[in-house]
Amino acid sequence: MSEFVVPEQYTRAVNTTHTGESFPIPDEEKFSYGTAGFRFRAEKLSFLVFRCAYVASLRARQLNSTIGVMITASHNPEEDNGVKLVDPSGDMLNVVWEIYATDIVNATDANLAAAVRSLERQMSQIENSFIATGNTHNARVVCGMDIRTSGPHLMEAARAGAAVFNVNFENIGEVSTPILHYIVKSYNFPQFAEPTVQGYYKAISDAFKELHEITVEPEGSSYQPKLIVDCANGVGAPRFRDLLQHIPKELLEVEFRNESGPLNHLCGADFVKIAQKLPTSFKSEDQDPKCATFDGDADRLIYFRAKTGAEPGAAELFDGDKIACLYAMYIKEQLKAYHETRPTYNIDMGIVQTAYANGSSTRFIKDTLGLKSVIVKTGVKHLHEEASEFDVGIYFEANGHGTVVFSAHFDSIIRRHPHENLALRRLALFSRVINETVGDAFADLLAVEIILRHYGWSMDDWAEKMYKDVPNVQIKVPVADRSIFETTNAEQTLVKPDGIQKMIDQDVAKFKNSRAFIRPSGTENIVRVYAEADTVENTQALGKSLEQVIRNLCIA
Ligand code: 16G
Ligand code: ZN
Repeated sequence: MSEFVVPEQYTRAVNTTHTGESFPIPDEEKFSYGTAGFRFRAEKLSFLVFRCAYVASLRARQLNSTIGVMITASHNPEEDNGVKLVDPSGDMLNVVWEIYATDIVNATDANLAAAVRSLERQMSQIENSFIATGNTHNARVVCGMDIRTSGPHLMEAARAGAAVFNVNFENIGEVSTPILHYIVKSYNFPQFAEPTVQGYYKAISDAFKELHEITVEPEGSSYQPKLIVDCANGVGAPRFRDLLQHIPKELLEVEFRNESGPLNHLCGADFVKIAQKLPTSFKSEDQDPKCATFDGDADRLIYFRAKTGAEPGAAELFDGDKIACLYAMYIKEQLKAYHETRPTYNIDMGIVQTAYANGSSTRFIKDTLGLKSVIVKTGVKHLHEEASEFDVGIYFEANGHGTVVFSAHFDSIIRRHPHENLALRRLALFSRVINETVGDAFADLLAVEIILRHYGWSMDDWAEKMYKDVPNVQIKVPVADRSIFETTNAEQTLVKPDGIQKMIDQDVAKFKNSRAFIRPSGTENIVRVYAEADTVENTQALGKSLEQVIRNLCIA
């Protein structure tokens, strides 16, 4: 085994930032993988990205395949950055490897070589491991970044980390997180698409154009192929512009806003969702008919428009729940048509949400669509895993992150025989517009547009023909130590601190049609309060009183 050598600027003791300054990391400071990878102030990350890329290269050698490294802090401010790893299937990193990555990242400089040797030894003892056979020539680390100023420096740290044991390294530049996921999958499954950014554009836009061709607007349609997109001043702006080069304007015309200001500042999907406000540069009086917003790395999508009869700047949201219901309606209709012609092969479908799903959406799924919604813990990996239990698994977080996953059974019946009837063709093409590896703002937007066109819907129609959100509020409460909060029941019940759930239940019982929960954030040192009730005033009152429960507890 060769020596594990760390260039000085990537040691904890030196840790050089993108401005060339040294920002040493004390041995006591601990880092955890979190809901979606490591995410911190950018100056803490050079050593961390170096080590993560080494872990990625080890995983790539173990499986003799391509692993992804994405340098992004999603909807966080510009000063932050982060890193997440992508498995060969294009999905999130295997959880056991999250633990390996955390151990390696938290080793002191003095212990690092020993920690690396021990992990390498463990891998070489695994039966069928390519490391054991020495056959690792397909091992590759593909790395992408969003548009933060710290990105290029961290990219070099990743290159150096992958170089330790000479694993192929490819810098694919500034991409959205979903593009990176898609390329990783394409490397490992070449039949999927060409493993390049252009390959991604081509695959998604070709499927969109083909599906568009067989999607006929009904008579009296109010659909408009036009919208305004808030790009959160993130990587979504340049990359979505590139993707749209492949789609004629008559099919979809997009006006871009928030392309080059401060990243995620007063704009983007997270801001719009939590504040329920229009992003900066959108005004109520513009009367914009249809708008959508991405987050900083374009893995979230929310539609919105100015809210009428509310204070200026208020936004009406068509969030992840509304998008999930739209997909479910369309797919259910196609599956019904398919089952009428071929009743023998059953294709099942399910919807996965989190506790943040608006109560009205869950009722709509159950009562109107006659489907079941499974509620799981926050974080895409939990939703993705549960959705994979179905032939067609739709999952969405209310915050706009979601996609659809399709089983091997779906693949063999639908994707391989798309020409038998129209419903089959639609399903097959829809499954190719969608980026099944992860929530993808671009692919999701194209899928939404196809369905609105199919039904001939305007935003008014979408608002009226599904369900009306119950008033809801989200409040962030900063706390010194969020680890004292422990939840169960898909994060809807607090089991620790003792007695707190009883106080929540008492508050909830004071309001009509109410529902609420408190959970510690997995990404920030805060506790989140979520509340629903019959009116806006009651919702706010409930939210405030729950906020007070936490404040009292943390002061006491
Ligand atoms: C991350 C997760 C998102 C989740 C959010 C919750 C991924 C790719 N992203 O952004 O799914 O909703 O964290 O944050 O998994 P919280 O734990 O702070 O509420
Ligand atoms: Zn994101």
